[in-house]
Amino acid sequence: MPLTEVAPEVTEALAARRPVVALESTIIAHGLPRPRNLSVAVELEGLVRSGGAVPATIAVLDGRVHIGLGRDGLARIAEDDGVRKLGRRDLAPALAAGVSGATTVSATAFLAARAGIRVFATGGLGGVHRAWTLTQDESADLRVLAETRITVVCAGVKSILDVPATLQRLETLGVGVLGYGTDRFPGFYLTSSGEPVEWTVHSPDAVAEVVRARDELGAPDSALIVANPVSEAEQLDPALHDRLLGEALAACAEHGVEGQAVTPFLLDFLTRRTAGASLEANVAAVRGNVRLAARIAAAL
Ligand code: PSU
Ligand code: MN
Repeated sequence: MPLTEVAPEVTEALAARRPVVALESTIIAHGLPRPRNLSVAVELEGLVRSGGAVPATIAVLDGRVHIGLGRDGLARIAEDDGVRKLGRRDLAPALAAGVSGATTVSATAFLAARAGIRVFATGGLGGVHRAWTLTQDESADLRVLAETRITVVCAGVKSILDVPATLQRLETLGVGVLGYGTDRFPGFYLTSSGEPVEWTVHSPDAVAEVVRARDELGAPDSALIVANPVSEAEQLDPALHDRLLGEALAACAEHGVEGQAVTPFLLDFLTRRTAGASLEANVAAVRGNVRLAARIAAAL
């Protein structure tokens, strides 16, 4: 596949059936501020390695898909101004144009599964936006997760979204959701969104059992979401969160922010208005997800 470059260590690990964890790059390029984004990207790869798995951060560089970025690739995604945000539908135009871009959950899940990677870790998934009745803004992540066989470890969906509506969409789309050590769906920056989850698991082996059962059933190709909450000690203060979210949504509407820019705008607004506390909660959530993903990949 001349438009795809898989890092040698990822190829070797997959061939030897050793654990591999895919990581997305939009969170680096558009979800976290500089220069913290690069240090977090490097740290996340280190956490995957400490967990006994090989990290495969996915991005598009100069019109080629990279499955597994070296230090230079991570730095380009973190530091270059021209890095686009690529959902799955954007991949072909980006490759044809020879540009560079960071992959969202939708693009990363698609590319990872295509490369034979079975586990993917991120922060919070995209979903149904709160202004959906006006804008019809629903992340492409959901549709792709309905069509892609991969286990995704996340801290729920971003709390800037309409969480109950997103859970309804996941049910309609047939995407499985497991609460990891909890019967409440996590709230990204918050330990709990307050919404229930139907199924709770308590170990990486228990997740692997679910994956094996799905495979044996010959279930359709869809993702399994492992919803792993940030600890209460590391969450954003829920009262602060609720107060600022209204302001963030109002600012978004006031500035006429639309489309792909909405999610980065809201995350950045909260980072600035919480003096970095939301950023710390976001990073804590991603760290926890990456650690768990390595253990699940090993259990599989
Ligand atoms: N999780 C984070 N930070 C992020 C994202 C997720 O902690 O920046 C990104 C993911 O790449 C996700 C994207 O796929 O936000 C969703 O964007 P949109 O709502 O435009 O589909
Ligand atoms: Mn959108």
